[in-house]
Amino acid sequence: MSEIAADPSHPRYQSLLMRHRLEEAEKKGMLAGSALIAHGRGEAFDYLLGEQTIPSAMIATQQAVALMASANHPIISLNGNVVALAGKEVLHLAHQLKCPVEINIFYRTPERMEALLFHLNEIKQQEGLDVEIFGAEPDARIPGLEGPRANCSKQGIFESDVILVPLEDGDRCEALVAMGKTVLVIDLNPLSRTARMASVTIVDELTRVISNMNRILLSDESPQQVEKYQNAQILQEALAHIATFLSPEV
Ligand code: PTJ
Repeated sequence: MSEIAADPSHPRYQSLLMRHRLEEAEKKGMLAGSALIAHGRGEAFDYLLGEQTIPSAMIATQQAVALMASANHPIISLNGNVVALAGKEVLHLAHQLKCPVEINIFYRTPERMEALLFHLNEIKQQEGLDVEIFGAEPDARIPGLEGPRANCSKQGIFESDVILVPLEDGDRCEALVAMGKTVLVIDLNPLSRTARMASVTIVDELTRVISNMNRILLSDESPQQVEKYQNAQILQEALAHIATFLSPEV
């Protein structure tokens, strides 16, 4: 790690650490060619949010945790960026929720699948976590999608009722909603098709969300659904926050 990225007192420490994690994952063959572009877009939106968890994102996070905790077949879908940025923390989340994860990547190649599975199994072993990892042998397809990105596991994503899909693409989000699933997404861009299609949209940075979720589950109180939750209002509040950021009072 570069000297700056290793120094937690550096003002850009978190951002540098995330970039470092992506660089390392790239060397291990885990990432899609466009992974860094996707991350850059996320960084730009995070800047507009003030690199913080805004109140509406916290409400969406609480709703998502409550829905996962009360689901019959919850699952967390993982792609290259998510494994690179928060592989360990996501496996802890799955362990706490007692739910499986599935590697379900947009740009699917056998080499990437192998690298991602190897990385996650290594973390699972090191951390002593009890989490089932699907994705190695897809045996079902998400209806309405073409090509390898439709592949999934019958016992995993296909049969899930509530699915957490951080950094999902719009098509797949739409296809999962069309299957009747409750789809929970994490996306820093409140204008993306994914953000607008999902049942619950957490407009916040992935690693902050996962650590908030783990914290909620570690607290003594059992997660409760938010009364009269309205996802459109959550998106509106994120946009309003950005608008305030763009026109600060001087
Ligand atoms: O590993 P694969 O093959 O499944 O590919 C993964 C990527 C992310 C490359 C692929 O899904 C992709 O191209 O995604 P998009 O369509 O660029 O969308 C990524 C969305 O995630 C954008 O709206 C970004 O703003 C958002 N985003 C990026 N980084 C973060 C993020 N949201 C939250 N936290 C982040 N760290």
